[in-house]
Amino acid sequence: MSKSNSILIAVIVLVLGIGGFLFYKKIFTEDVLVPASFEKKTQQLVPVTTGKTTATTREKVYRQSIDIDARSFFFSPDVFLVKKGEKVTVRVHSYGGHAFAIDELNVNAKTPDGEVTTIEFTPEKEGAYRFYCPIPGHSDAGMTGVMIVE
Ligand SMILES: [Cu+2]
Repeated sequence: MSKSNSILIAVIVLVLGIGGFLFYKKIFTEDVLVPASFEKKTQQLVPVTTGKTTATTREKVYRQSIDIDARSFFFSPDVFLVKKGEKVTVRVHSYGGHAFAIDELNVNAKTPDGEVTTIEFTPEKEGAYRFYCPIPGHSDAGMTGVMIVE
């Protein structure tokens, strides 16, 4: 085999390898494990440096008790921060028939139209928890949010 053929084969293998890696990365990280909307909402809580205010000087607001509107088809607010090991009380004000679920915490409550539904739970582990409306089609339409536990 000539030297130029070896180089050509090496280039082809390299291109296929990179292409395969990018394909794998797109399939398994972007589309399946981390939906873009989830990532975007999580990023809203990452402190941004603006002028002299930095992450270390900005005060964090923990919302152990929070009112959330459930509307067609979004939650407002859709990002909030709580403390690990402390009780969280979510009062969902529902405009339309919805529900509120957090799979990791076995939370799944119907939130009937026009009512305020109080949901209590205590997250014991730090992390980002996705909350959503489990009624078919609603989370795909935008009824999702993120609770950050620290
Ligand atoms: Cu809903």
